[in-house]
Amino acid sequence: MAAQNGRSECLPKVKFTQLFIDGQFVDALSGKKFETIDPRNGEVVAEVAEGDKDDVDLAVKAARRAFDNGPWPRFPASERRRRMLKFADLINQNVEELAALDAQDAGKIYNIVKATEIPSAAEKLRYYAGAADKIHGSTLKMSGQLHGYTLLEPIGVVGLIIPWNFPSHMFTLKAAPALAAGCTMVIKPAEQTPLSALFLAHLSKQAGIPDGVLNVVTGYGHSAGAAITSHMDVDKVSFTGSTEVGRLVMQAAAASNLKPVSLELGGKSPFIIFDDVDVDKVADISLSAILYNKGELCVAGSRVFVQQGIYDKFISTLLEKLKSWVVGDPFDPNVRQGPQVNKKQYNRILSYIEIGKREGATLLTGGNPVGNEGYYIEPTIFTDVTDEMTIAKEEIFGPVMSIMKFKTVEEAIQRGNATQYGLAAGVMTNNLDIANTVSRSIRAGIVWINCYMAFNDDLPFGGFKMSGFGKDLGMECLHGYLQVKSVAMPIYNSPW
Ligand code: TXE
Repeated sequence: MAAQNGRSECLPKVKFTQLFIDGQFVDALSGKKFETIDPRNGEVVAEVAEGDKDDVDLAVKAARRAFDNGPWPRFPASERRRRMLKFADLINQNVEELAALDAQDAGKIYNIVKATEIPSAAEKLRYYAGAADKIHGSTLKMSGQLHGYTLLEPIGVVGLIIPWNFPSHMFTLKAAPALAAGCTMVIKPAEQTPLSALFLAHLSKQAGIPDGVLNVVTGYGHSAGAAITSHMDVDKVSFTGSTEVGRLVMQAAAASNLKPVSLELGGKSPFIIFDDVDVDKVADISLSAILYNKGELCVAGSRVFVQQGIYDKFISTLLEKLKSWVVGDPFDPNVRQGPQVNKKQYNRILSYIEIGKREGATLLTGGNPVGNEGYYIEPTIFTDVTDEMTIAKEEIFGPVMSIMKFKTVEEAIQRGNATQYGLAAGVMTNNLDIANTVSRSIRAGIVWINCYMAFNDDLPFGGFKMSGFGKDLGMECLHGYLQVKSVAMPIYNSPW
């Protein structure tokens, strides 16, 4: 593992720093701004408008007008589809700029974001554009002298609150189904990563999304975010973030207009490896499961359960592979792992590493900051971790793997489920019986067999237990932006 000084010729020029309300870039009413920081060095990238309650109110009013009187929900669905497809094309045409904004704002690996996350963000729009004209209710043959049918109507003005770990990707993941359904929206990106959201807002206008349909209010969670969740005229909130804030979102929704919410929250996902696997291959999968996006990943495979027969071999294989793992500037093509998103997250991860040592886990490798500037942390592996230790229970959201040894299938299931979370799980085995037994027994919203982080636009994603409820992706998600209206009329003299 080596730290590298990166090349920064791909650094973006920041073009948009104001709120995007009713199709215009505007300053916050208060005139306030906040700084967004480059995690490679702690320097200021840009000053961005700090929206708060009053700005959210303006944005909600614009979205309400666009919903109640504007063309978007009234367009033939094929017109919504056409404009969403144009939006997707514009994202592809601006892939380098978007990738550079996310790499600099969030410390993400530029080449990976460019090759996968931005194209995938565009695909979300295409997937849901294809669904826009396939939204329909059902006709019901009712008992008695009644004819009935259901209409699926857009739920209205939606608030979309997104985190900092996948800024562009999360933006379309939430906006695309809402757009397809005919909703209008106020999007609040995370304060750590506001830049790509504003660029995407600009592209949405170029694509012909009418004014007021898609508004972006940058600002802090406790002010702008809370104003969305407690707003009386927001009809639904979709939130991705911490479990702690997920609770506040529900409370605010309950205390205001009882808006429905969907919550995608934290995780402590088990990654279970049985004796019969190809250790080399599974070691690679397990490393990406915890180190992709420097562990700032809600589905991170952070609790690795290894069956006793391959335990020693697995550990030595991991250590061997980490020798060529490069931590450094995310714009450097040789680098595998960039800096943590900000100082707070960096300190939080280092403090969990200290807790792990203090509680008696063995620090097998890593555990230290890398370099003299920025928020880089070594890939870190603990062994001899027990289920009761803090590092086995709490979400660290960093490059820290905890390894536990197990003997039987039953033990793996019981310990895999011994968590308050239920977002994701991995089971690595060539035994179909074990794969089926474990995947059916683990209480998590998604289970990957012999792979990890295998996402697809068609595959609903969302947690069980304290990882939240409601789905992103798939048709389940689209239905979260629709409400069912039942219509009934009498039939006189029906022969049936
Ligand atoms: O999250 P927050 P933070 C987890 C992860 C991480 C921890 C803390 O464990 O270490 O959360 O991260 C907005 N009302 N995840 O503090 O605060 C906020 O502005 C409304 C997992 O950054 O939950 C941002 O837009 N909104 C997660 C978003 O919520 C509020 C990804 C997420 O920020 C708000 C991120 C409020 N009162 C962190 N307070 C995942 N599931 O992927 C904040 N926000």
